[in-house]
Amino acid sequence: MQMDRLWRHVNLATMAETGPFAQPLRQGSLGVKDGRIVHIGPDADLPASIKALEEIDCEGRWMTPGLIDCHTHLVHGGHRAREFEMRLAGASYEEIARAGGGILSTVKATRAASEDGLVASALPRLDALLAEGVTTAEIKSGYGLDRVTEWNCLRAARRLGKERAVTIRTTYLGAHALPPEWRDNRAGYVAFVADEMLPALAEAGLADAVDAFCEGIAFTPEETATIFARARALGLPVKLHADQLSNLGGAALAAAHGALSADHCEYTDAQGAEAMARAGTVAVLLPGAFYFLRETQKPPVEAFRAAGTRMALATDCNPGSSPLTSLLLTMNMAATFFRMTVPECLAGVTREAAHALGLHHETGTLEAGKRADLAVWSISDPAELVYRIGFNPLHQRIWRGA
Ligand code: DI6
Ligand code: FE
Repeated sequence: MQMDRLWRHVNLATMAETGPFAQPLRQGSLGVKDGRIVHIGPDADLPASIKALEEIDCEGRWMTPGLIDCHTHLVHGGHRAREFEMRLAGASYEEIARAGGGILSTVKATRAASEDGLVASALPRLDALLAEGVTTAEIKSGYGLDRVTEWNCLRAARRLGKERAVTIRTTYLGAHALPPEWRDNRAGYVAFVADEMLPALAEAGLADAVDAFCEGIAFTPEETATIFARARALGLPVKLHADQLSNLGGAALAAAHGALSADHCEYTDAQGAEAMARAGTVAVLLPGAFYFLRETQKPPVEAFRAAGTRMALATDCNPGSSPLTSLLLTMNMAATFFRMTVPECLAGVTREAAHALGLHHETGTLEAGKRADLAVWSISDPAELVYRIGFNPLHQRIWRGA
């Protein structure tokens, strides 16, 4: 068979759940044709019939699937470094939010930005992710809240996927915060999101999924359910910011709507974990937000393990609670704070993150037929990717075979 590219003398952490190479394959080879993986096997048994236009000798390096950041708010105006200083002086995240700071200050900055400006300010953050081997990223709206700015943000996110060699999935997060102009009409805003924005965005094909922030400082489970029902009726998959600061039953609510994921999950209980496992809803854990807000309530990793809930990891890159653009550091935090194992961390930024985006048939593992989204690392043990802090051993990033 004639391939486009063949990587040889490479150790493959395939992250496959089943099959002959579910365990790492040392001294393997991986071949790619038309942007897809077409061959995986031990390098020593490489069939003589295999030919490639280009052969790459990896000299014993490790290859993983390209990393997937399945929860980001990469597109937004401004930053909140001042608010960070206020928190250092004693103010809490919730106090700042209730005083009109927090999310709403970023809403102001995002509304003041142009679509071009949003693309320009997000690009360096995206580049930081790519520099660590990311080949797929999810980007949420939710800092515009009005019609025009939400469209600008989602269009900016789509444009980022054209500016760089990366797969971008967009998520409409209209129910992120109650915008100031709707302060006295919560029901009106929820109806605007459900009845005006959702159908228009579905029609335009601008949102790949719909998210909501279900929390005391944000939207109630009932409001969330209204938005989810409409999204589902329009054929849009849903995700939820669930149980981050309190247990409102968000995980179970997400599961009841067949959500792709419930994210944060610090306060999720065992029933929530079980409901998620039954529904196939992934728990997306966000240790960057846990760290930055100095939370003490940890997500129920043991309960997720016991229930068989999938666990993914993401940066939650956002200006207020997680100004983080490193999935490598995210893995280290998940191991250090949440006691996740190295295989759980690696799966969390590859296979499980693909599940959280509904892309698991396309990417997230090294298996024949999947897209050739790959990362080659100058390491001698995959645990190094989780263990080191602030060190980037990426050697090569390949998106769709190139
Ligand atoms: N949960 C979070 O942690 C972020 N959004 C959300 O729904 C924080 C957003 C912000 O503070 O700007
Ligand atoms: Fe978030």
